[in-house]
Amino acid sequence: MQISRRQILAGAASGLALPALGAFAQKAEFTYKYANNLPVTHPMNLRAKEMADAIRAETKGRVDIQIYPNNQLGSDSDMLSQLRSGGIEFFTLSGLILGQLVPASQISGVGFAFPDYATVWKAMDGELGAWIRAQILKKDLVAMDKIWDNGFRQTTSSSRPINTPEDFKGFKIRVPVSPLWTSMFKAFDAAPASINFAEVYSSLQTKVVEGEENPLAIISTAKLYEVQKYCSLTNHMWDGFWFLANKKAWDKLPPDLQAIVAKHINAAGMKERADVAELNASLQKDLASKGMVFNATNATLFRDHLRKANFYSDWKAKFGDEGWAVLERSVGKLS
Ligand code: X2X
Repeated sequence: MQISRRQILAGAASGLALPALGAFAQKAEFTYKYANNLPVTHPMNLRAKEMADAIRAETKGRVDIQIYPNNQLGSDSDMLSQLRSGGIEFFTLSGLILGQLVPASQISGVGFAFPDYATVWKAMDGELGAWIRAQILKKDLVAMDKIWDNGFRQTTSSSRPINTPEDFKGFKIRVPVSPLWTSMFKAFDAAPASINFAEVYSSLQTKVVEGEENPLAIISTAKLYEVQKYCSLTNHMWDGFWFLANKKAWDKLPPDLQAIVAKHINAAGMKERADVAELNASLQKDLASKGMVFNATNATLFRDHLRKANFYSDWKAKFGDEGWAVLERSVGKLS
Protein backbone atom coordinates (compact mmCIF):
# COMPACT_ATOMS: atom_id res chain seq x y z
CA MET A 1 0.00 0.00 0.00
CA GLN A 2 1.54 3.31 -1.08
CA ILE A 3 1.18 5.90 1.69
CA SER A 4 1.13 9.41 0.28
CA ARG A 5 2.68 12.34 2.06
CA ARG A 6 -0.76 13.98 1.94
CA GLN A 7 -2.21 11.08 3.92
CA ILE A 8 0.53 11.37 6.54
CA LEU A 9 0.16 15.13 6.87
CA ALA A 10 -3.62 14.94 6.86
CA GLY A 11 -3.38 12.46 9.73
CA ALA A 12 -5.35 9.90 7.78
CA ALA A 13 -4.00 7.55 10.35
CA SER A 14 -6.67 8.84 12.70
CA GLY A 15 -8.56 5.90 11.24
CA LEU A 16 -5.71 3.75 12.51
CA ALA A 17 -7.51 1.34 14.83
CA LEU A 18 -4.96 0.79 17.58
CA PRO A 19 -4.49 -1.65 19.19
CA ALA A 20 -5.11 -3.62 16.02
CA LEU A 21 -7.66 -6.15 17.25
CA GLY A 22 -8.34 -8.21 14.16
CA ALA A 23 -10.90 -10.95 13.59
CA PHE A 24 -8.23 -13.48 14.64
CA ALA A 25 -7.55 -11.89 18.04
CA GLN A 26 -9.54 -14.50 19.95
CA LYS A 27 -7.59 -17.35 18.31
CA ALA A 28 -4.04 -15.96 18.76
CA GLU A 29 -1.53 -18.32 20.37
CA PHE A 30 0.77 -15.31 20.80
CA THR A 31 -0.76 -11.92 21.59
CA TYR A 32 2.22 -9.56 21.78
CA LYS A 33 2.31 -5.82 22.60
CA TYR A 34 4.37 -3.44 20.49
CA ALA A 35 4.86 0.06 22.00
CA ASN A 36 6.44 3.23 20.65
CA ASN A 37 6.72 6.94 21.39
CA LEU A 38 5.63 8.42 18.06
CA PRO A 39 2.37 10.07 16.94
CA VAL A 40 -0.08 7.81 15.09
CA THR A 41 0.44 9.94 11.98
CA HIS A 42 4.18 9.17 11.83
CA PRO A 43 5.16 6.66 9.11
CA MET A 44 6.35 4.32 11.88
CA ASN A 45 2.77 3.71 13.01
CA LEU A 46 1.31 3.65 9.52
CA ARG A 47 3.77 0.93 8.49
CA ALA A 48 3.48 -0.91 11.83
CA LYS A 49 -0.26 -1.32 11.29
CA GLU A 50 0.38 -2.86 7.86
CA MET A 51 3.05 -5.08 9.44
CA ALA A 52 0.72 -6.35 12.19
CA ASP A 53 -2.01 -7.09 9.65
CA ALA A 54 0.41 -9.00 7.40
CA ILE A 55 1.76 -11.04 10.33
CA ARG A 56 -1.76 -11.89 11.53
CA ALA A 57 -2.75 -12.95 8.01
CA GLU A 58 0.35 -15.03 7.19
CA THR A 59 0.31 -16.79 10.59
CA LYS A 60 -3.43 -17.40 10.15
CA GLY A 61 -4.10 -15.53 13.38
CA ARG A 62 -1.54 -17.42 15.50
CA VAL A 63 0.42 -14.19 16.12
CA ASP A 64 -1.50 -11.03 16.99
CA ILE A 65 0.64 -7.90 17.50
CA GLN A 66 -1.23 -5.12 19.26
CA ILE A 67 0.16 -1.62 18.69
CA TYR A 68 0.40 0.99 21.50
CA PRO A 69 1.72 4.20 19.89
CA ASN A 70 2.44 7.71 21.10
CA ASN A 71 3.62 6.91 24.64
CA GLN A 72 0.26 5.26 25.52
CA LEU A 73 2.15 2.87 27.84
CA GLY A 74 4.35 5.56 29.44
CA SER A 75 7.66 7.31 28.70
CA ASP A 76 10.62 5.75 26.86
CA SER A 77 12.18 4.94 30.23
CA ASP A 78 8.93 3.24 31.38
CA MET A 79 8.58 1.27 28.14
CA LEU A 80 12.21 0.13 28.23
CA SER A 81 11.63 -1.24 31.73
CA GLN A 82 8.44 -2.98 30.55
CA LEU A 83 10.33 -4.51 27.60
CA ARG A 84 13.06 -5.84 29.90
CA SER A 85 10.49 -7.32 32.31
CA GLY A 86 8.34 -8.79 29.54
CA GLY A 87 5.43 -6.44 30.22
CA ILE A 88 5.61 -5.63 26.54
CA GLU A 89 7.21 -7.84 23.90
CA PHE A 90 8.29 -5.26 21.27
CA PHE A 91 9.48 -1.63 21.50
CA THR A 92 11.12 0.70 18.98
CA LEU A 93 13.81 2.83 20.62
CA SER A 94 16.67 5.06 19.52
CA GLY A 95 20.05 3.40 20.08
CA LEU A 96 21.06 6.50 22.01
CA ILE A 97 18.27 6.20 24.57
CA LEU A 98 18.98 2.44 24.74
CA GLY A 99 22.46 3.62 25.75
CA GLN A 100 21.26 3.78 29.37
CA LEU A 101 21.26 -0.05 29.23
CA VAL A 102 23.63 -0.79 26.32
CA PRO A 103 26.24 2.02 26.22
CA ALA A 104 27.67 0.73 22.94
CA SER A 105 24.35 1.28 21.12
CA GLN A 106 24.95 5.05 21.26
CA ILE A 107 27.79 4.73 18.74
CA SER A 108 25.50 5.35 15.73
CA GLY A 109 24.67 8.78 17.16
CA VAL A 110 28.19 10.23 17.27
CA GLY A 111 27.85 13.82 16.08
CA PHE A 112 28.32 14.39 12.33
CA ALA A 113 29.47 10.78 11.83
CA PHE A 114 27.26 10.14 8.80
CA PRO A 115 27.51 12.54 5.84
CA ASP A 116 24.48 11.09 4.03
CA TYR A 117 21.90 8.28 3.93
CA ALA A 118 24.03 6.08 1.64
CA THR A 119 26.68 5.95 4.37
CA VAL A 120 24.02 5.38 7.07
CA TRP A 121 22.48 2.31 5.46
CA LYS A 122 25.82 0.82 4.34
CA ALA A 123 26.92 1.01 7.99
CA MET A 124 23.68 0.08 9.76
CA ASP A 125 22.86 -2.80 7.39
CA GLY A 126 26.53 -3.85 7.51
CA GLU A 127 29.33 -4.26 10.01
CA LEU A 128 28.37 -1.40 12.40
CA GLY A 129 24.73 -2.50 12.71
CA ALA A 130 25.77 -6.12 13.31
CA TRP A 131 28.25 -5.02 15.98
CA ILE A 132 25.60 -2.96 17.78
CA ARG A 133 22.99 -5.76 17.62
CA ALA A 134 25.52 -8.15 19.19
CA GLN A 135 25.98 -5.74 22.12
CA ILE A 136 22.18 -5.44 22.50
CA LEU A 137 21.76 -9.22 22.57
CA LYS A 138 24.09 -9.41 25.59
CA LYS A 139 21.30 -7.63 27.52
CA ASP A 140 18.66 -10.23 26.50
CA LEU A 141 17.08 -7.97 23.91
CA VAL A 142 16.81 -8.98 20.25
CA ALA A 143 17.21 -6.15 17.70
CA MET A 144 15.68 -6.91 14.30
CA ASP A 145 18.11 -6.70 11.36
CA LYS A 146 16.72 -3.57 9.70
CA ILE A 147 16.83 -0.49 11.95
CA TRP A 148 13.90 1.88 11.34
CA ASP A 149 14.65 5.49 10.40
CA ASN A 150 14.21 8.58 12.53
CA GLY A 151 16.36 10.82 10.36
CA PHE A 152 18.99 13.53 10.44
CA ARG A 153 18.30 15.79 13.39
CA GLN A 154 17.77 19.56 13.16
CA THR A 155 17.76 22.16 15.95
CA THR A 156 14.57 24.09 16.73
CA SER A 157 14.16 27.08 19.01
CA SER A 158 11.57 29.54 20.30
CA SER A 159 14.19 32.20 21.04
CA ARG A 160 16.87 32.37 18.32
CA PRO A 161 18.32 30.58 15.29
CA ILE A 162 21.52 28.57 15.62
CA ASN A 163 23.94 29.76 12.90
CA THR A 164 27.32 28.90 14.43
CA PRO A 165 28.55 26.66 17.28
CA GLU A 166 28.89 29.79 19.47
CA ASP A 167 25.10 30.28 19.23
CA PHE A 168 24.69 27.10 21.33
CA LYS A 169 26.40 28.77 24.34
CA GLY A 170 23.94 28.68 27.26
CA PHE A 171 21.14 27.44 24.95
CA LYS A 172 18.56 25.61 27.07
CA ILE A 173 17.96 22.59 24.84
CA ARG A 174 15.94 19.45 25.54
CA VAL A 175 17.74 16.24 24.70
CA PRO A 176 16.48 12.64 24.97
CA VAL A 177 17.67 10.68 28.01
CA SER A 178 21.11 9.56 26.81
CA PRO A 179 24.69 10.17 28.00
CA LEU A 180 25.92 10.86 24.46
CA TRP A 181 23.18 13.42 23.68
CA THR A 182 23.96 15.30 26.89
CA SER A 183 27.71 15.09 26.28
CA MET A 184 27.45 16.48 22.75
CA PHE A 185 25.50 19.58 23.72
CA LYS A 186 27.72 20.16 26.75
CA ALA A 187 30.64 20.11 24.30
CA PHE A 188 28.87 23.01 22.54
CA ASP A 189 28.61 24.79 25.94
CA ALA A 190 24.81 24.51 25.72
CA ALA A 191 22.57 23.75 28.71
CA PRO A 192 21.04 20.33 27.82
CA ALA A 193 18.05 19.03 29.83
CA SER A 194 17.24 15.29 29.61
CA ILE A 195 13.48 15.00 29.02
CA ASN A 196 11.46 12.03 27.68
CA PHE A 197 9.72 12.73 24.40
CA ALA A 198 6.30 12.44 26.09
CA GLU A 199 7.03 15.74 27.87
CA VAL A 200 8.75 17.63 25.04
CA TYR A 201 5.76 19.60 23.71
CA SER A 202 4.76 20.85 27.18
CA SER A 203 8.38 21.64 28.12
CA LEU A 204 8.68 23.84 25.03
CA GLN A 205 5.24 25.39 25.51
CA THR A 206 6.02 26.40 29.12
CA LYS A 207 9.54 27.51 28.14
CA VAL A 208 11.18 25.06 30.57
CA VAL A 209 13.55 24.75 27.63
CA GLU A 210 13.94 27.08 24.63
CA GLY A 211 14.76 24.43 22.07
CA GLU A 212 15.01 20.81 21.09
CA GLU A 213 16.37 18.80 18.16
CA ASN A 214 14.59 16.32 15.92
CA PRO A 215 14.16 15.32 12.27
CA LEU A 216 11.55 17.26 10.29
CA ALA A 217 9.15 14.28 10.23
CA ILE A 218 8.96 14.43 14.05
CA ILE A 219 8.76 18.25 14.15
CA SER A 220 5.79 17.92 11.79
CA THR A 221 3.89 14.91 13.19
CA ALA A 222 4.41 15.99 16.84
CA LYS A 223 3.31 19.53 15.87
CA LEU A 224 6.41 21.08 17.44
CA TYR A 225 6.07 23.94 14.94
CA GLU A 226 3.24 25.19 17.20
CA VAL A 227 5.76 25.90 19.99
CA GLN A 228 9.00 26.50 18.04
CA LYS A 229 9.80 29.45 15.75
CA TYR A 230 13.23 28.66 14.30
CA CYS A 231 14.55 25.52 12.63
CA SER A 232 18.32 25.50 12.08
CA LEU A 233 19.40 22.77 9.64
CA THR A 234 22.31 21.49 11.72
CA ASN A 235 22.08 17.81 10.61
CA HIS A 236 24.17 17.19 13.71
CA MET A 237 23.29 13.51 14.09
CA TRP A 238 21.54 10.67 12.28
CA ASP A 239 19.20 8.66 14.49
CA GLY A 240 17.28 5.42 14.07
CA PHE A 241 14.92 3.16 16.00
CA TRP A 242 15.90 -0.42 16.79
CA PHE A 243 12.86 -2.71 16.62
CA LEU A 244 13.54 -4.55 19.88
CA ALA A 245 12.05 -7.81 21.21
CA ASN A 246 12.16 -9.21 24.72
CA LYS A 247 14.39 -12.29 24.18
CA LYS A 248 12.29 -14.66 26.30
CA ALA A 249 9.15 -13.72 24.37
CA TRP A 250 11.01 -13.94 21.06
CA ASP A 251 12.37 -17.39 21.87
CA LYS A 252 8.85 -18.61 22.70
CA LEU A 253 7.90 -18.20 19.03
CA PRO A 254 8.53 -21.39 17.01
CA PRO A 255 11.13 -20.89 14.23
CA ASP A 256 8.52 -20.73 11.45
CA LEU A 257 6.60 -17.95 13.23
CA GLN A 258 9.84 -16.12 14.12
CA ALA A 259 10.75 -16.11 10.43
CA ILE A 260 7.37 -14.66 9.40
CA VAL A 261 7.38 -12.02 12.14
CA ALA A 262 10.98 -10.95 11.43
CA LYS A 263 10.31 -10.82 7.67
CA HIS A 264 7.37 -8.44 8.06
CA ILE A 265 9.04 -6.27 10.73
CA ASN A 266 12.09 -5.79 8.50
CA ALA A 267 9.96 -5.20 5.40
CA ALA A 268 7.92 -2.57 7.26
CA GLY A 269 11.17 -0.95 8.41
CA MET A 270 12.39 -0.63 4.83
CA LYS A 271 9.11 1.01 3.76
CA GLU A 272 9.24 3.32 6.79
CA ARG A 273 12.77 4.36 5.82
CA ALA A 274 11.55 5.42 2.38
CA ASP A 275 8.57 7.30 3.88
CA VAL A 276 10.73 9.17 6.42
CA ALA A 277 13.45 10.08 3.91
CA GLU A 278 10.79 11.45 1.54
CA LEU A 279 9.16 13.43 4.35
CA ASN A 280 12.44 14.80 5.72
CA ALA A 281 13.40 15.91 2.22
CA SER A 282 10.08 17.64 1.54
CA LEU A 283 8.67 18.99 4.82
CA GLN A 284 10.68 22.24 5.01
CA LYS A 285 8.22 24.04 2.68
CA ASP A 286 5.22 22.81 4.66
CA LEU A 287 6.77 23.79 8.01
CA ALA A 288 7.74 27.20 6.64
CA SER A 289 4.11 27.69 5.58
CA LYS A 290 3.22 27.02 9.24
CA GLY A 291 5.51 29.87 10.32
CA MET A 292 8.86 28.21 11.01
CA VAL A 293 11.94 30.21 9.97
CA PHE A 294 14.74 28.05 8.50
CA ASN A 295 18.48 28.65 8.25
CA ALA A 296 21.27 26.54 6.81
CA THR A 297 24.50 25.92 8.75
CA ASN A 298 28.10 24.90 7.98
CA ALA A 299 28.64 21.40 9.46
CA THR A 300 32.42 21.75 9.34
CA LEU A 301 32.35 24.53 11.95
CA PHE A 302 30.29 22.39 14.34
CA ARG A 303 32.36 19.26 13.74
CA ASP A 304 35.63 21.17 14.30
CA HIS A 305 34.20 22.58 17.54
CA LEU A 306 33.40 19.06 18.78
CA ARG A 307 36.90 17.89 17.84
CA LYS A 308 38.53 20.80 19.72
CA ALA A 309 36.30 20.03 22.73
CA ASN A 310 37.67 16.43 22.71
CA PHE A 311 34.17 15.03 22.08
CA TYR A 312 35.44 12.43 19.59
CA SER A 313 38.47 11.41 21.65
CA ASP A 314 36.34 11.13 24.80
CA TRP A 315 33.80 8.86 23.08
CA LYS A 316 36.53 6.82 21.40
CA ALA A 317 37.78 5.99 24.89
CA LYS A 318 34.24 5.15 26.07
CA PHE A 319 33.38 2.88 23.11
CA GLY A 320 36.82 1.24 23.10
CA ASP A 321 39.24 0.59 20.24
CA GLU A 322 37.19 -2.25 18.70
CA GLY A 323 33.92 -0.30 18.51
CA TRP A 324 35.62 2.89 17.33
CA ALA A 325 37.48 0.98 14.62
CA VAL A 326 34.16 -0.47 13.39
CA LEU A 327 32.66 3.03 13.33
CA GLU A 328 35.61 4.56 11.45
CA ARG A 329 35.64 1.69 8.93
CA SER A 330 32.01 2.60 8.28
CA VAL A 331 32.17 6.40 8.16
CA GLY A 332 35.83 7.37 7.82
CA LYS A 333 38.26 9.02 10.25
CA LEU A 334 36.55 11.01 13.01
CA SER A 335 38.98 11.55 15.89
O1 X2X B 1 12.91 11.63 21.79
C1 X2X B 1 13.10 12.05 20.63
O2 X2X B 1 13.51 13.21 20.36
C2 X2X B 1 12.80 11.10 19.49
C3 X2X B 1 11.30 10.98 19.30
O3 X2X B 1 13.41 11.57 18.29
C4 X2X B 1 13.39 9.80 19.83
O4 X2X B 1 12.69 8.87 20.16
C5 X2X B 1 14.85 9.70 19.81
